[in-house]
Amino acid sequence: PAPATGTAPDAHGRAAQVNIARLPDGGYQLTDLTRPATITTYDAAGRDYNDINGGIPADLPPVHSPSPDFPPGTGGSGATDAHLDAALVYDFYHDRLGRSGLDGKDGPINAVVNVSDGGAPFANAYWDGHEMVYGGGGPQYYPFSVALDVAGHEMTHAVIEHTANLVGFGQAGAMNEGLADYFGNAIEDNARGLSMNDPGAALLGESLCRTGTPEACAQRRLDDHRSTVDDYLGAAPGLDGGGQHLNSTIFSGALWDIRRTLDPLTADRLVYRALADYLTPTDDFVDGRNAVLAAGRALHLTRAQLRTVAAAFDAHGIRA
Ligand code: ASN
Ligand code: ZN
Repeated sequence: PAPATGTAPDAHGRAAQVNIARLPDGGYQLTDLTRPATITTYDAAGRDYNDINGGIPADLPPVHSPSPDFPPGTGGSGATDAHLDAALVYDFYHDRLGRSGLDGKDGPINAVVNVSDGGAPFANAYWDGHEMVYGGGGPQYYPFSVALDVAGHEMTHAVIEHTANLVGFGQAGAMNEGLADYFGNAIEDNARGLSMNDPGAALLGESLCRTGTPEACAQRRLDDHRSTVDDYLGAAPGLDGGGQHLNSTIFSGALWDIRRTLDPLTADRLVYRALADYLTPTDDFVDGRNAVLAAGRALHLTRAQLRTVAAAFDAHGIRA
């Protein structure tokens, strides 16, 4: 295949420029060959998400088109958005943080859009250990790839798996989710030019609702200053990984405060350094605090900046 450019409608019907590949048979597919990692997007066309887990099924080809101008259905499935999102997430990690792709080795990056839950609408997305899997949304939600912060969240799970490898349970699981939310929002805000004061800056998934306000639609918000360890919910084991999504804002809230009080670039480098070099799989919140402070010393933050970082964790009840 050879690199080419074309157009494809996104989920809102807007024409977008896309990086694609020209195939030997003269057709085109949604494969972006312009970056060190190859990015390919697949359309499950409503297949059950259980058909996808653990690798792209052999009978599922990449999204293809006879012409470089992809047909309208490409947008409705969420494929165009997923394809654009993956490139933006790649660029954030590469250009801002010096990372070579999700696995650190520029391995292929694949996404499957438009999965269902046994034929019913699937309003979620996840990283399955091999690829991003996006639900088609439904009557209330757009396809989940519409939200760049959601794409950033899921792709950050891949980065975490290849770095700290935090387990999906308890406080380590809450940090795993909190880091995915932190970078998901950071990636969206950076790519879209949103300031930290923008109403959507700290909201995760606020752009997914077909109806309803961004606040009502958002799955989580990182600027909820009431979220401290006093709010820790001891969810039943087996349910939501011991509360990993419920408790994530305790940790991500501290990280988001750091991003607001330092500056976004310094904070992103700091949090990434903690993730890549200091956090380990079964760490708890206090280990997480210590990892971020150790990263700050390694990055030569000033004493005043380190005090700001410590104060953010203090404010969320994560004390040394
Ligand atoms: N969107 C969720 C996540 O990535 C899906 C899940 O695992 N419950 O955390
Ligand atoms: Zn997650």
